[in-house]
Amino acid sequence: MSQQIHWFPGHMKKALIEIEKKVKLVDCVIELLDARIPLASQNKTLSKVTENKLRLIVLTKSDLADPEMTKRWSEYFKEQGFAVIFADLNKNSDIQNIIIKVEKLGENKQQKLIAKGMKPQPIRAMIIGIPNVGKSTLINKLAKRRSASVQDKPGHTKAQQLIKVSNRFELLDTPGILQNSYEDKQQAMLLAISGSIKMDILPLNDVGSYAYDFMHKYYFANLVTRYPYLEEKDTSFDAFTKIARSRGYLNQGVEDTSKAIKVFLNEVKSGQIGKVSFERI
Ligand SMILES: Nc1nc2c(ncn2[C@@H]2O[C@H](COP(=O)(O)OP(=O)(O)OP(=O)(O)O)[C@@H](O)[C@H]2O)c(=O)[nH]1
Ligand SMILES: [Mg+2]
Repeated sequence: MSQQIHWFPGHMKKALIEIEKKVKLVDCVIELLDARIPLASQNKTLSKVTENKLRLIVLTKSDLADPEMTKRWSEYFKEQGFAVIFADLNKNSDIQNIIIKVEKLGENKQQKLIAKGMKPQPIRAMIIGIPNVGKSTLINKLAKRRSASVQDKPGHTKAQQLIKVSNRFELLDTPGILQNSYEDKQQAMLLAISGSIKMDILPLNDVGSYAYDFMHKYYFANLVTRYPYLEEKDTSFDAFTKIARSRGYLNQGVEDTSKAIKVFLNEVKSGQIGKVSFERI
């Protein structure tokens, strides 16, 4: 468990420079965090380079997360002074709530302009987040609200694509993406379980038993609902053997536990074993 996983290849450095440039064009960043792992899915470098901007934290995939934990995480970020909202990005009412929140963050800018006798300008925002957290989904939903929405506006260095979400809210159409560099294996594990990094970066057995042990500790009732033959005393190895047997994953008559682990992790990730948060507060 002491082995460190550092991964910051050249294209990541390029991405960071690109983001630093883009951040200069906006008033506000919409930082997407996975509601199931709000800390592990936060890229510290991204947060740092955008720290001087207005910020809305969106806890995405809240439909897959433990509602009680999501509520507590929202409080946690609020206490730190951030505007925060949780959302199922596939739900229109949640998209509408995000728009309202961003417009609210822009009110100050508009008041200032009006006070100076100038025309109020829309708040300009950009979306940031690690891979798979929902950036494209959110951009597409925000863009879809207006068909004639995409326009070219001159930016500092080149024309930036801006999506007009409303008269008070414009969105940069390309998100800032940075893969995390993993300080510890646990963080990498959580990102693998939730789908932000490829499973095969880590030993399958480790990810499988981590996920199982966690579910066993905090969501045992969910496990039994999905796999009624599981017992309290089952270790992860017992469990994966039983799952393989029950589903008929056999390799020359022997239980194929690797297959069972993959299927199990997939079911965890997609919410088939219930609403689960892998970071608790
Ligand atoms: N259940 C659920 N799924 C979501 C939500 N938001 C996004 N997804 C799904 O998560 C997956 C990744 O979403 P994307 O929008 O492609 O994520 P992204 O941040 O653009 O990912 P990259 O382009 O790889 O950086 C897709 O399968 C989405 O349908 C959500 O709120 N709830
Ligand atoms: Mg994307």
